[in-house]
Amino acid sequence: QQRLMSDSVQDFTSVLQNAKKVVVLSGAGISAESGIPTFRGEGGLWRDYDATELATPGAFAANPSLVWEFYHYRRTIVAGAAPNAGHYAVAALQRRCRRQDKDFVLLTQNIDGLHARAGSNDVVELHGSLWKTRCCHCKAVETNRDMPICAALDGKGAPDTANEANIPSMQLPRCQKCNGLLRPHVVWFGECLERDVMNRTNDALQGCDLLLVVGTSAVVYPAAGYAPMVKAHGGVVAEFNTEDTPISYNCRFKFQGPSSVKLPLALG
Ligand code: BJW
Ligand code: ZN
Repeated sequence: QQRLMSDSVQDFTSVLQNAKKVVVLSGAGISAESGIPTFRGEGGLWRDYDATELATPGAFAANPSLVWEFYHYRRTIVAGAAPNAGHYAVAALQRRCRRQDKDFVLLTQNIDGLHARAGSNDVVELHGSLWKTRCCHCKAVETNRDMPICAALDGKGAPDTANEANIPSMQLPRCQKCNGLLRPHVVWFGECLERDVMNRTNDALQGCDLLLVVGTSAVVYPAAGYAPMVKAHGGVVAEFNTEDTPISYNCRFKFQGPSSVKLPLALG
C-alpha cells in the first residue's frame, strides 16, 4: 500500500487551526517514556505472562492473588513515575483549544492517571483506573491510593520471580462496606466499557474534525475503531507512533517517533 501520510508540521498546524472539534486518543506508548511498560512488544511480559493474559475476568476468577500481584506491581511503577513531555503537550493543547473556543476531548486507554497529573482535565478513562477498586459483591467503586493496597501485597508483585504469593482471598483487598473481594476498576477483555464512558466517547467522536491517535497499537476494540470512524465522517486523523499500525492508512498525518518528541514538535 502506498504511503500517503504527511509529516509536515506546517500543514498539520493549519488543519489544527481550522479544526472545531479536536479529540486525542492515547495508548500505552505515550507513557512508555515515563518508564511504564506497554502491553505489546518489548516489556509486555510480566513474569512468564503476556500482560494481556492477566487482563481477563477468567484470570482473576482463577487466581485473584496473581492478578492482584500484577496490578500491585503496576501501581508501584506508576507511583514512582512522572508524566513526560508528551502528556504535557496534550494538556497544553487542551488549554489552547479552550482559549480558541474549540471543543476538545481526551480519551485514554491508559489506567495510569498520568494525563491528569500533567494537567489535563476531564480525561475520559476508557479502560478504568489503577487507582480505583470495584467490589465484586456490592459493585461499589472507590478511589484507593494506598501503597500497598493491603498488607499481604507488601513486597509482592516482583516481575523477576516465578514465586507466586498465593495470598488467601480474605487477605486480598476487601470492601469496607460489605467485605466482598475488591478488584481493580479496569476493563478487561470481554467486558464492556462503562455506559457513561461510552456516552462521552460517542459525543466526542460525533463531529470530530481532527483526531490525534498517540501511542496505541490500535488492535483493541472499541478504541481501534475510532480512527476509521472519524475518517469515514470526513475528519482528519494524525498518528503519533514509533511504528506503523493497522490505522496508519486512515491517517493524513503520521509523526513517526517518540511521542515525547513528536507531540511538542507538531503542537508547537
Ligand atoms: C510509542 C512509544 C513512544 C511505544 N511514542 N509511541 C471487534 C473485533 C474483534 C474483537 C473485538 C471487537 N470488539 C470487541 C472485541 C474483543 C476485544 C478486542 O478488542 N480484542 C482484540 C485484541 C481483537 N475487546 C474487548 O473485549 C473490549 N470490550 C468490549 O468490546 O466489550 C463488548 C464486547 C465484548 C466481547 C466481544 C464483543 C464485544 C474491552 C477491551 C479491554 C482492554 N483492556 C486492556 C487492559 C486494561 C486494564 C489494564 O491496563 O490492565 O487495555 S488490554 C490492553 O490493551 C489495555 C490497553 O489499554 C489496550 C490497548 O493497548 P495499547 O494502549 O494500544 O498498548 P500497546 O502496548 O498495544 O501499544 C503501544 C503502542 O505504542 C505501540 O503501537 C507502539 O509502537 C507505540 N509506542 N513506545 C509513541 N515512545
Ligand atoms: Zn462491597
